[in-house]
Amino acid sequence: MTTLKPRPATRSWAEPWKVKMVEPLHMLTADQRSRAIAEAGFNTFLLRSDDVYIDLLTDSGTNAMSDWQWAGMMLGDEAYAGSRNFYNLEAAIQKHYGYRFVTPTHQGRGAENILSQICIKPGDYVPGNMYFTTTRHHQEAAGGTFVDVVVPEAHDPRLELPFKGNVDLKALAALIEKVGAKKIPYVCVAATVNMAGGQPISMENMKAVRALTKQHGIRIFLDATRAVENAWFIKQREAGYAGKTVAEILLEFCSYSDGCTMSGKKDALVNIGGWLALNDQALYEEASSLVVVYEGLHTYGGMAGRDMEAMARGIVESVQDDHMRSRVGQVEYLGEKLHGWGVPVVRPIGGHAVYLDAKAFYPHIPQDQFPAQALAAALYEDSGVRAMERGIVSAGRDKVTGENHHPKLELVRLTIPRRVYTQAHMDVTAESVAAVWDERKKATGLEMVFEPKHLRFFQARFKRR
Ligand code: PLI
Repeated sequence: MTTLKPRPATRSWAEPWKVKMVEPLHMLTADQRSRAIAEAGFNTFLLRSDDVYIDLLTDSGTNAMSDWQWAGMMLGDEAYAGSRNFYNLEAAIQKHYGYRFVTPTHQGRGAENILSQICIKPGDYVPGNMYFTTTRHHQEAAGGTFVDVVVPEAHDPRLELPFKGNVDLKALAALIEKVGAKKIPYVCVAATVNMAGGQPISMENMKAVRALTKQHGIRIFLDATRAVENAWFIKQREAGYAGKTVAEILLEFCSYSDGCTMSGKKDALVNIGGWLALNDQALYEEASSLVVVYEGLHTYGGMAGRDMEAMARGIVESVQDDHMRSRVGQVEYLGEKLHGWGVPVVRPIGGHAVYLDAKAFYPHIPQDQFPAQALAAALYEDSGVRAMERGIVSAGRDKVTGENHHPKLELVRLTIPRRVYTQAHMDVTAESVAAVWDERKKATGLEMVFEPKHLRFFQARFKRR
């Protein structure tokens, strides 16, 4: 008689959904890929998506929607004013994020523009837990100066700490002391911190930021783009939250802020859309009168009715614990696999992406020769996997001196779209990264041959040195 092998005590988990529709993928030949990346000026933003095999450029707007969201798309009320889908969206945001007043925007940067214009005066300072490209751009365009107050640990890719997105309270207090509270219109708190590797901020830290700013009458606006993923990390890592739901944690987290900007294209499981939410009525009235200038009427803000419905439903799905377990679990699967093979990745693995440490990959390429840009191009050439540079190119130039910023983190982001790729795609990606790692000593740097005026990483072009 054959005996059965012992079975594991705990069972594997799987995605809380099954696939109903598929989109074919194609892989170009090695020669075609080499030509495509050269024609794209070694910038993965300039590749055609038809030339990409596995697209890990971004998790922004690349989500797969559920059947319930698609059904909602058929219920779009495309009225110019007062669409029923706006009220559904408003109710979902009020219920799950807890803010009082809401206006949709075409995407996150639309909300950033409005918030910056109504709050920031020339000469102001805007502290934040690390910069984000579009956020800082709008703060600077409104005359403000961004001041990085993230904890110093965030700049070290190897440190294994649970909340590397925290605000450095001493640095924030020192800034308030130095420039005075009147020059700080608000603190911009991002959850999670994209440029630090998708690292979360703890509830304890958020409460402490609230306590400090309250003493000085300074507002806090949240960049809530990935706040649901942040809530999942709080549940996993922070004492006292294991028994709470993601939805409960999100609501508590947002309660320590005065409003938020939001790119719905990430957590909220849609392909387009965003919002600005505020608790202060007078500020909301200012915002909604500017929304009509840049976005559209305050009840659609650049969004179609059907898209608002999809986002309202996406919010409801995004705060389910099962969804978050699977979403962040997939990112961890890829990251831990690479880490286990000795490939240098930002630790711990973040919520939406695995970040390759390009400085450790290519220590022989100086930062001014764009090692992360070169690494993203090499990965595409190897397998058609598209990633994104998050280093010196993304960091741009100092607005006063015009000099390049030299961020400590020189990273390539493998960003995982939500509900799109399978475990096998993660395996293929990991194998390609490993192949590029094996060839690392042969890599050379790049030279920038075209630099656009704003947010250069999107459209800059390079050649091989
Ligand atoms: O791409 P938008 O305009 O919907 O959102 C801008 C934006 C604001 N904050 C944060 C933290 C982001 O990550 C963000 C957009 N991120 C992109 C496009 C990304 O690829 O990460």
